[in-house]
Amino acid sequence: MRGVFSKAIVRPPSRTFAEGLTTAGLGAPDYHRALEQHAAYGAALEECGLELIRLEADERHPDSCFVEDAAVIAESSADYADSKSDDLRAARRQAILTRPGAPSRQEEVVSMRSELARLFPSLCEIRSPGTLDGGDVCEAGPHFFIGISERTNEDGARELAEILTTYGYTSSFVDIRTHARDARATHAQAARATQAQDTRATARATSLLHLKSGVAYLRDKTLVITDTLAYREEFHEYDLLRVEPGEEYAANCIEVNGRVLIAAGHPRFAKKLCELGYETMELEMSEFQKMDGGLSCLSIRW
Ligand code: CIR
Repeated sequence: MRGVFSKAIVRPPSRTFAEGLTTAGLGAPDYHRALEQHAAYGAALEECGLELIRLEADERHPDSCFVEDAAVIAESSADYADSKSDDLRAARRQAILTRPGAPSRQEEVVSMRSELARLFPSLCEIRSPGTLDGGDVCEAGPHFFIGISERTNEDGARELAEILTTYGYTSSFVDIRTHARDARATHAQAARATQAQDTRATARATSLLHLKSGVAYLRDKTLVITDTLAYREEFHEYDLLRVEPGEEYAANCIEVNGRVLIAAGHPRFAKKLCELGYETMELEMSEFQKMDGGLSCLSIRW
C-alpha cells in the first residue's frame, strides 16, 4: 500500500466554470453551490490529515479546478511497502506534468508547472505528440493502469510508462476509446429519440471520459469498478468491487489515509463499502458531475 498521504493540491472553480467542457446533459452548474461543494471536499481532505495547497481560481481556464488532469505524482517503489522516512519518500517522489488532450485545457499546465517546481526537486513532462490527462492514470500499488482515451493518446501513455519504469513501477494500458465512442453514439441516438432522457442517462452511466471514470484503487489489490470495465482482462488479478448499475458515477472514489471518499447519493455502494469494513465520507458532487468531473479530479494527492 502507498504510504500515508500528507499533501494535496486543489483549485476552486472560477466564475467561468459553466463554460467548461461537458457532455453530461445535466444542465448548467450553479457556481456558488460548486464553491460550497469544493470547500466541503477540501475540508474532508483536511480531516483525513492532508495539508492543502490551494491554487487561485483561474477564470481563463474553466476546467482548471479539475487539477488531477494536469499532473501525476509517483514515488519510487524500490521500498514500496515500508518507506517509513518522510525525507526518503520525498526524495523519491517524482512529479510529472501532463499534456492534457483537450486543447482548451493545455495551458492549465503553465501555472501547475511553477507550483510543482516549487514543491518537487525535479519535474518531468509529457511532450508532443503525446497527450495525457491525469484522470487516465490509476495507481494500483506498485502498478499503474494508463487509459488510452479520447484525451490520452498512445504516445502520451508510452511516455508516462517509460518515466514510471525508471521509478520502479510497472504499467499497462487500458484502451477505453470504444466506451467514449459508444457514449457519443448513444447521445446522438438520444437526440433523435422520444425517450431522450432515459437514453442520455444510460449513455452517462456507461461512458468513460477517463479511465478513472470507471475504476479506482482502494488497497490490498482491490479495485472499485463499473460493469463496463469489470470484464476486462487487465483487471483479472484484482479483487473487484463492482458498483451497481445506476451508481456508476460513484466508481470515481478515492482512498485517503484509511478512509474512502465517495460521491453522495449512491446508497448501495456506500452500504457495500461499509459492510466490507471501509470507513466512508460522502461528498456532494452534483455541480462537478454536471461538468463531467468526478471526485478524484478535484485534487492531486501525495
Ligand atoms: C473535462 O472535460 O476535461 C472537464 N470538464 C472534466 C474533467 C474531469 N477530470 C477527471 O475526471 N479527471
